[in-house]
Amino acid sequence: MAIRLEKGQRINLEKEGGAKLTEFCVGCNWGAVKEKKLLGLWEKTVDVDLDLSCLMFDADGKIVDHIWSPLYNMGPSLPHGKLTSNDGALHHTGDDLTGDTDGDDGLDNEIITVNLQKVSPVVNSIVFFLNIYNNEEYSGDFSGIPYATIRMYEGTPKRVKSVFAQYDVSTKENCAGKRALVMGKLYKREGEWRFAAIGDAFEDKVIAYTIARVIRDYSK
Ligand SMILES: [Ca+2]
Ligand SMILES: [Ca+2]
Repeated sequence: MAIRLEKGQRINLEKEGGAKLTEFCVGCNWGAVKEKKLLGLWEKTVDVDLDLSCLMFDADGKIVDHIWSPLYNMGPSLPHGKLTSNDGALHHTGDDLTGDTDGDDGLDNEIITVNLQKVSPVVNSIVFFLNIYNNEEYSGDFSGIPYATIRMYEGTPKRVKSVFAQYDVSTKENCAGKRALVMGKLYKREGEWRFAAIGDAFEDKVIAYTIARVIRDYSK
């Protein structure tokens, strides 16, 4: 049974039977918005661009590495986006710009695959966050996005074998009216990786605000 994560919950990465979860996917599934037009006679599909990203920190809270969409070019103050961590342990499947346009396909639209055994020993925490890209298509918040969900599961980006934990974004009250979510963090304690569901949501219109926030408030 998958754990339904609640804000502030901390879990160890132990599966039923006691084995440790070391290779898994952190994925986000969501749908494009269907808008009813002409008294409901006609439906318009509105693309929704969610972006799943992460930042890696050392034990002192200093940035070691990052993953966010290469389509982000935020000038000289922030590094360019990239899909693979320097140690090769984490890999992002790529920027999805629309969400599911033909209904829920059961697969996550953006996924970061994680292999904890390959994570650089310098990395002490990995913070995952989610943004709604600010474009003309969709100006709404998380509550308007169909079945927006973040989950940790074993399998591959194309096949979900076993869901370990899940966090429902579109139905969480504290996500209503918000466009950024500091979802949670993997962190190392006494050599063991654990996971804390943070679940703090913000109105950040641009990802740079969220990146600054994560560095300032969630790096330790
Ligand atoms: Ca995206
Ligand atoms: Ca999907």
